[in-house]
Amino acid sequence: MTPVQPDSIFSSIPAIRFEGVESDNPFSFRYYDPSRIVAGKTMAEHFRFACAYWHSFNGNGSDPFGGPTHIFPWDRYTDPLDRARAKMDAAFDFMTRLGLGYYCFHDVDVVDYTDDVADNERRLQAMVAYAKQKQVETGIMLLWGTANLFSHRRYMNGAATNPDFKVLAHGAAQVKAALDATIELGGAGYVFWGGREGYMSLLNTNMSLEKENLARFLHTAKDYGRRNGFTGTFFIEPKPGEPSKHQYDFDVETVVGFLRQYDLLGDFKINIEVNHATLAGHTFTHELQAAADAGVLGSVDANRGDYQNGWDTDQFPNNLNELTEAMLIFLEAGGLQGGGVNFDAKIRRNSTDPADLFYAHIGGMDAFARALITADKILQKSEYKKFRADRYASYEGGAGKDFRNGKLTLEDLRDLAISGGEPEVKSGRQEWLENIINRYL
Ligand code: XUL
Ligand code: CO
Repeated sequence: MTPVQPDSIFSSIPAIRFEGVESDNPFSFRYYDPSRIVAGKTMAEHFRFACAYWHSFNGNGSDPFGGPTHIFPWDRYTDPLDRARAKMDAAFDFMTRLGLGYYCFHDVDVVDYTDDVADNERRLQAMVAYAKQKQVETGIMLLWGTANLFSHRRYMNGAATNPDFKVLAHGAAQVKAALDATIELGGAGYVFWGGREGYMSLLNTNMSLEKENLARFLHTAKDYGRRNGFTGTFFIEPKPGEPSKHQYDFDVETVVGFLRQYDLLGDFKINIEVNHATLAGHTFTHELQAAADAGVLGSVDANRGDYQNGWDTDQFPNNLNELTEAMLIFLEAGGLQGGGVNFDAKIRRNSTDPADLFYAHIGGMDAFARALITADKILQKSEYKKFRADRYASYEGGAGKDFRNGKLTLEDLRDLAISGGEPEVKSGRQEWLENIINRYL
């Protein structure tokens, strides 16, 4: 990949390369070496790192207390397609310099939408043609596409779960166009994140009808995609709330139950976002393990929250302990099914240099890479796996195995309690396990 935009806002930034741990160059990777093989796959194959169009090229640093601090040169264009093309030039230039192989977008990130459905379709199609060319020139690919069904005021009560069918139809029109775009661009996946698919108050909500409609909407979209050549993976991205008070796709186990109930498990996997996990009162690892156990560990939205805040701060990931524990599950599960690691993260309001976007992604990619290397060493060299297996050895033979196979009655268990005597107390050795992580970091 060679830089495509020598005169862009990123023109002062060199191409980022792997230089190893001895490097002092802040514009280099110290751990992420795309071609290095870890546990049988290259790092590039394991991660499929992606850039989130919305945070990096639309998020302008504004917050509820103040306007934009990130001033984008493409905003000087008044024509929406000129603006969209200039923004896309910058996006592909950024990804090329960084060596990032994938990107993700919402429809409205790529080009501004109005209230005219047919015109929005034309705008998106024009940008798809432009993006297709850029993909060919740079080798960068689409990890997943999605439709923004939460920002327009018509979606204030949800899209697929809106009490008004007319709003649902508008949501469907947007999904159709975004799916067409994803198919045309060879996207590996398509994401549904239902930020407003929930409620603000149960006083005005028919929860069972809303959930049924959500399931019917997903079936309808899935059938359209499959009929029109989409062979990739559909993903649901759970989050417990924000912007709604309660979101139906609360967490992984809630979504697995929903997919099973409505017969969607065959086509849908889960996109797990770190900060959404913590908002649901879980750890990132809890969500990864729950998805892996259900066979739906599909993709990751990488970021982190803030210990002092209770909202979705979408900071770049840098917690090595948390990521190493995550990579243990990732490796033992055999990686992600159909997805990749998308940085759903934004630089801070006061990070105003073009270089800051590079530092943020470099830090995140290096943190994941270092965690992967560490987790692999733990699995290969430490007693971590053996200790966990030994802890459950009593279920691998004898009466424990009979129990698992449904061969024992409650009376049998009672008799075994007497014949076996008082069980020996066995340590779970949590601190010893935690020390293993620090030892191999
Ligand atoms: C919001 C969020 C979304 C989804 C895509 O919290 O994570 O950006 O990833 O709609
Ligand atoms: Co996300």
